[in-house]
Amino acid sequence: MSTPTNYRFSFGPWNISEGADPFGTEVRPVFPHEEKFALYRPLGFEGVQFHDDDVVPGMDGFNPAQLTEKATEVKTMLANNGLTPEFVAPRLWFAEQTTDGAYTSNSASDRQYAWDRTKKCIDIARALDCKAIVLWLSREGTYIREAKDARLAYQRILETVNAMLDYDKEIEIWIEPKPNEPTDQAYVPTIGHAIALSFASSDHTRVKGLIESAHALLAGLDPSDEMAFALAHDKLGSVHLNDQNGLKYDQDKNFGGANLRVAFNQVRVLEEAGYGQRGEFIGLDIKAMRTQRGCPVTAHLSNSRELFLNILEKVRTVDNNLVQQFRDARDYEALELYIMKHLMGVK
Ligand code: XUL
Ligand code: MN
Repeated sequence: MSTPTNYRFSFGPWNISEGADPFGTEVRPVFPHEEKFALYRPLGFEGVQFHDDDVVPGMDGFNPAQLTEKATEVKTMLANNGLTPEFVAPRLWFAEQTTDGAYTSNSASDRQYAWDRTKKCIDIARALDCKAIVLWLSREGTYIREAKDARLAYQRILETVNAMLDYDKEIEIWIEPKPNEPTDQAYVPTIGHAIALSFASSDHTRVKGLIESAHALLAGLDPSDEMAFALAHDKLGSVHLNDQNGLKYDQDKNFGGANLRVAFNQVRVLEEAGYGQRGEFIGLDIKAMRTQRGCPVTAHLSNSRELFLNILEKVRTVDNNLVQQFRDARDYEALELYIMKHLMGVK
């Protein structure tokens, strides 16, 4: 690969999985998180995405001093492997208290659990020297509309964002929208919703978005336009590049594996905006195929990174003068043919 690149790549340890899905258990032997750190650099990655309990497993039973001690151990492991923690996200969908949502649960004690857990997540992030908190609002939504007061729910999410900004004056919050799964209808389904929350918050400069390609596609939207919207407001904290084959469960397929042109346009929009030049990562959130043999299975990550770099080469070799001529002439038929031939390597 000859392309010079200034991009840095990240993934979360959950991306190296044992292959369990809702219909079957693990198909590969368990591979502990600590051992995954040694794999990052050789695969071409330097950023680690975390859930709070990826850093401190069993954290609900820990006191603040224990949380800090465990997180500090992980900080050392990362440093020893030349790795940077990109973000920490509170896992607000596993505990019994989050069955009906977290910040928007109808139960006051469950909402309190969610807030306590969020503070612990911020403490863990700070112990790792990481300032970004990702909010994937997994269960903030409903299966039936009448179950919750949606207006109140949006107010509660905003109150939580403000409380987080107040709890730690240095963190940034990156909201990762997703329209469905596990809920039927999520309250923050698109980047537009996330950015509205940002501007409504007490410090919008610290509230941004993280756009996952598959999540945008599940909302029926084009990921590159979602990214462009965030970039136009200087609010793209990070991305989760992957792919999605139609409106079904969240597939987290290899980047570009389902739709190469959609992938091309994401890379084009990021590259044209200078994304990454302030240290932003190209984050991946990709599931290995359950059918893949071996342990640990990592080809989906190195392959998606390679595909990104190949597509980047395509973006960088577009004849922009020609594109401008086609735009000026409003000849989008010719523009489409040019782009398709360029992608296929046809002269
Ligand atoms: C869920 C998803 C999460 C977030 C982090 O669909 O993408 O893994 O990226 O919580
Ligand atoms: Mn994601």
